[in-house]
Amino acid sequence: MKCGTVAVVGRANAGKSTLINVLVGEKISIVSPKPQTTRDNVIGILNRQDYQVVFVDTPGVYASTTLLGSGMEKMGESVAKDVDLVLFVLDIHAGVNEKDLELLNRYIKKGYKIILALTKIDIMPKENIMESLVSFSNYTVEEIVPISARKGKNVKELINCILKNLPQGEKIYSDDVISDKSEKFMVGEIMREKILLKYDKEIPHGIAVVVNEFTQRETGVYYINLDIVCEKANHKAIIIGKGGKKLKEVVSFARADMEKFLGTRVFLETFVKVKEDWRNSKNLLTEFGYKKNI
Ligand SMILES: Nc1nc2c(ncn2[C@@H]2O[C@H](COP(=O)(O)OP(=O)(O)OP(=O)(O)O)[C@@H](O)[C@H]2O)c(=O)[nH]1
Ligand SMILES: [Mg+2]
Repeated sequence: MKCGTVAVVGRANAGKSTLINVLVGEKISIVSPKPQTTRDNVIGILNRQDYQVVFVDTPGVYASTTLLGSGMEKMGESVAKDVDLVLFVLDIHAGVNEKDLELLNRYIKKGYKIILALTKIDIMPKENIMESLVSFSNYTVEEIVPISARKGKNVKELINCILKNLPQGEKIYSDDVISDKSEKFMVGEIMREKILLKYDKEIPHGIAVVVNEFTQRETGVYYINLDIVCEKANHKAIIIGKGGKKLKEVVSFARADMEKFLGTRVFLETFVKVKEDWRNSKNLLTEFGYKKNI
C-alpha cells in the first residue's frame, strides 16, 4: 500500500494550511490572510483503507527580523530533508514572483522529489492558468498541478499525483489519528487565528496564546483559561478596546469555533498580558512553546 510523508512548503500566505485542511478533510492548521500564520510544524494525516499520507505543514518563508520569525523560516527546509516528497505550494493568482522562483530553485537544487501545486486558480483568469503551467515546464519537478484549495478544484488529481510519487509501505500512524497536535494546542491556535483575523498591522504578529487550563467537567463542558500575550502596553489597550468591547467580540468568535472543534460547550476565560519584545527572548519563546525557533 502507498504510505509516506509529504512536507508542505512555500512562501508565507501561499495557501499551505488551507490546502492541508482540504486534503485531510479536517481543521488541522489555522488559516488567515496574514503572512506567518503557521508558526510550528503541524502534521495532518490523510487516512484511507489502501493508503496513508502524512502531511507536514510548515511556516511559510517571509522576511522577518525577530528570533521567532527567523527560526520559522528554516523549518520548511529542515522538514524537507526527512520526507518522501515535497509539496511546494505557490500562489499563482497574481503571476509568478521572483521570490517564489528563488525558493523553488533552492528546493530543486537539493535534489528533492517535488510536486508543484499552483494554487488560488479560482481567482485568476482561466487563460492565464495554461500560461503559468508552461512557464514552469523546464523546472525539475515530478508534476505541476493547478489547484484551488478554497473551491476544491483538482484536489483529487493532486492526491493521485502524490500517491504516484510515494513509496509502498506500512501505515505509520493508526487509522484514528489525524494530527500530532493535541486539542489543547488547537484551542490556543483557534484563539490566535481569530486575533489574526480581527486585528491589523503589527498586533496579530506580536501575539502568543498560552493555554493555562484545558479541562472537561463532568457536565461535558470544557473549561479553558488562556493568556493572550502581546508585546507592548499600547497593544493591550487596542486588543481590549473601549469598555472591553473588541476583546469580548473576538473571544466570543473564538469560543464558537472552539465549540465546533470540540463538539461541546466551552467556558472560556481570557487575560491579556504584556511581555515586552517576547519574540526576541529565548526564555519566553521556550515558555510559549516555540522551542524549535531558537
Ligand atoms: N482564493 C483563494 N484563496 C485561498 C486559497 N487557498 C488559500 N487561500 C487564502 O490565502 C490566505 C492564506 O492562506 P493560508 O492557508 O493561511 O496560507 P499559508 O501558506 O499556510 O500561510 P503561512 O502559514 O503564513 O505560511 C487565506 O486568506 C486563505 O483563505 C485558494 O485556493 N483560493
Ligand atoms: Mg499556514
